[in-house]
Amino acid sequence: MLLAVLSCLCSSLLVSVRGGKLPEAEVEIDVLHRPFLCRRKSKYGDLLLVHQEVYFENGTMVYTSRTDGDKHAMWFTLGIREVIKGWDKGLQDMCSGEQRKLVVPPALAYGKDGKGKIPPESTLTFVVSLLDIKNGPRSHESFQEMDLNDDWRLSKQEVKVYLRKEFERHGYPPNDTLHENMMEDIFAKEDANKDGFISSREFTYKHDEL
Ligand SMILES: *[C@@H]1O[C@H](CO)[C@@H](O)[C@H](O)[C@H]1NC(C)=O
Ligand SMILES: *[C@@H]1O[C@H](CO)[C@@H](O)[C@H](O)[C@H]1NC(C)=O
Ligand SMILES: [Ca+2]
Ligand SMILES: [Ca+2]
Repeated sequence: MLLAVLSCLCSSLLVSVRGGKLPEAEVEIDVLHRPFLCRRKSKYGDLLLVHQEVYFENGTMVYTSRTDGDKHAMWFTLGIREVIKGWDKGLQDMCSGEQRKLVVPPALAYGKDGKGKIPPESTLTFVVSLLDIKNGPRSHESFQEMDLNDDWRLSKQEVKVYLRKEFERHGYPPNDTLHENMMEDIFAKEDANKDGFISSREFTYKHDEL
């Protein structure tokens, strides 16, 4: 009973805090094709290779990446605002080989400014084909590889060990002075709460949450 009253109170509080604001913009997702085999699904931090076609609301095509064969297929990292918000939201849990149609409202695309051929306040439709998924620099796999003692945070030592390994893997001689400087630089940028460790959250979500 008490719980019910509390949750009722909370939801009415939420409503009043939100005031008259519009409901949050959503991406409409339509799966056009899903492959029979799906070994891995896309998630935040992954690198995705995609083809895209973009349409205005009236059906006119704005852009296609397929005009020059496969030349313009594009790699990007999911979930770090490298692309429009509508993509970061709409291309999660997607299989390699899957094709989706996304209808993206302006707030999650190019907003009130528009961009190039795209006028302000445009709702855009994207047909996106996912060709390949790789571990991004910010994937959980990369994090786990760096987190040597499995405590879900990266110490300065773990980051230095990783830098040394990366240098060796690319054929460069290790250089402790350089690794020390790089490590300090990385911590200055990534250790948001300055506790001397990079948590998995600090690592994976580089920018504001979506
Ligand atoms: C469709 O919409 C776009 C953007 O608003 C506009 O530039 C284009 O001329 C329109 N095409 C047609 C056929 O109405
Ligand atoms: C190591 O890195 C430091 C700092 O970048 C540089 O000044 C130094 O020359 C490097 N040492 C070697 C042996 O490459
Ligand atoms: Ca650790
Ligand atoms: Ca931290």
